[in-house]
Amino acid sequence: MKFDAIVIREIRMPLVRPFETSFGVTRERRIVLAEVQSEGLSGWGECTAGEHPYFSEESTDTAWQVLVGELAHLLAAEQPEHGGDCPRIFRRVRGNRMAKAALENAVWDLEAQREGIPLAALLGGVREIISCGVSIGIQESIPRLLETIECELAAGYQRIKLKCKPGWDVEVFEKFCCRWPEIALTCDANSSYRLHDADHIFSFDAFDLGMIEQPLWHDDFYYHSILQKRLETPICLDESIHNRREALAAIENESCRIINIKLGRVGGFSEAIAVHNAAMERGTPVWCGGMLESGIGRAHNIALSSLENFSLPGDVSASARYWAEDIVEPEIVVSAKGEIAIPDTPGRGYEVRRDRIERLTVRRETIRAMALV
Ligand code: OSB
Ligand code: MG
Repeated sequence: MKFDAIVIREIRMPLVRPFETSFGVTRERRIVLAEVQSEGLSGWGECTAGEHPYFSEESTDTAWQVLVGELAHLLAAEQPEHGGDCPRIFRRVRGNRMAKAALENAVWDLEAQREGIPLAALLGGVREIISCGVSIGIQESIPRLLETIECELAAGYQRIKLKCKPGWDVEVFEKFCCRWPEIALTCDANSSYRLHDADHIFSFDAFDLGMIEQPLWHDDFYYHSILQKRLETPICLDESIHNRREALAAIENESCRIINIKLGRVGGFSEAIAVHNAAMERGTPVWCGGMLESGIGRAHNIALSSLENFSLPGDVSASARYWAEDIVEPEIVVSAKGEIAIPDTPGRGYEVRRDRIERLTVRRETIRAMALV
């Protein structure tokens, strides 16, 4: 494809309510967007790096540096035909997967538009509708949490995931199970437990949770496998899995029985599909995680979730849970049954609101292909 320009920008978007995990509170997102312009079309990608390097080593600022200083130039020099060519083009840059994903996903988005097919179809998706869950952050009190859950259930979401940490776990699960015994519940520890908490974690088995996500270290397989062998509740790995090889290692060692796939964490659509396929071949279900994305990243999560083995509800939910005004049109909405319909229009299926993006932009760099070849 002939690229006319690659635009990297940072936008700032305040969340409608703060989101608290075991590693901190997020009030405003600083999101890096990548736009690949070609013959009147624009492919867009979102970098899911956090404001601080707390979830992974990347942050908004490291991703900016790598995108503007390295990746955009590598891409401009090659002008590939397919999103799937990007991993090879970016290979000499180690790691920095969230930065890579922003550009790679923009190329897939552009490719789908050029082909005139939905992004989900280009990825090999088979679902027309996806099931949605919500991830609920740590709240200031249990009554406040129960109110929040009540609202999300009234909106139709199919499963509730509660962020947990030592001191915010069994008491919370107990309250939930008492009040909503029929509703699917999972939890996400974001690495907040250690091996000496093992007996405490075994007590979670009483609550019939769908899974416990990333209980131990962010970079561990071995101790998760020791834990999983004695735990009835399935472990789901998030932070630990960066590629297909790690997914295979985790499955073969029984470090987990479920995998959360995040586009940014694995470096883009190519690797996300590879992880999905490897898990499917071994009978391990996957679901699509979220990173407090704007509508662009959210649209990409929706397309990814159309693949066959995304058999559990994802953390893919409505724009309005995060933003007063999203940057796509229509905004992402979830039906009363807790579902999102996969768009059937070319590309990502949600138009970018360029006027809003311009207003939110705090810095921008344009890399012009011709100047570089
Ligand atoms: O671990 O899944 C996670 C948000 C930021 C960083 C890590 C995680 C999350 C979420 C939010 O759980 C999911 C969402 O609603 O986007
Ligand atoms: Mg997680």
